[in-house]
Amino acid sequence: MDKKNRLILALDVTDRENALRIANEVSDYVDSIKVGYPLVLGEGLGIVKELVEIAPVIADFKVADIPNTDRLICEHVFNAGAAGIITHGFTGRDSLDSCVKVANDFGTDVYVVTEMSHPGGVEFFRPVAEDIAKMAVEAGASGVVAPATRPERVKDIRKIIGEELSIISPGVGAQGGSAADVIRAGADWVIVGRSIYNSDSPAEAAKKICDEMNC
Ligand code: 3DU
Repeated sequence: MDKKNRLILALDVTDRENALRIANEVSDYVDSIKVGYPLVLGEGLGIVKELVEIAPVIADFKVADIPNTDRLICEHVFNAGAAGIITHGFTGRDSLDSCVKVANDFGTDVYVVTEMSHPGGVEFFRPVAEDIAKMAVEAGASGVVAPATRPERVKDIRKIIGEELSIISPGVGAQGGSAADVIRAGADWVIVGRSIYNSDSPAEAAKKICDEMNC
């Protein structure tokens, strides 16, 4: 992913018309568009094929299954044109290896969730976040997902993964995190949804976040 704007749009609207309108409006300000269950369950995987005409797409399916099922999910997602996929890591090394292998075959990226950004994200993830980050490095993932709501954790995770892997960071705006703070803590990109797509002017909202990060 080109690091131009440091901003990834989380496009969690559920219908095609709004999705394409918002994606087009913000395309100058985002390096990638993240789609997940809300939009794909609403419109089908075909929406990915349309969005990749506007910006590279990361599929946030938080893949968390046995290696064979993970492989099948990744193949569908990359055949639809996605440039990256978000997976969980708690399912273990063999499951993650399966995703990385498919991504390598397609020349695409795997991002592994280390610790989630919502309050409940500390309950089970906190004790294993560092181990998951280490595994992401060992498995050859492209990057990890770490919480913008806790910049200090982004710092901790950056120390573990070094400079080669990317950190993409959700939790800015609606969840309370600051884009500038989490970039300073070591994130490469922020992921922002509601603060942009619920705004009367998604483009202005996206530009404002870019300006905060000096990009
Ligand atoms: O809170 P927002 O509306 O800016 O959206 C954040 C997006 O990032 C949303 O798609 C959510 O599913 C995703 N995400 C997290 O918020 C937290 C995580 O730890 C991982 C993904």
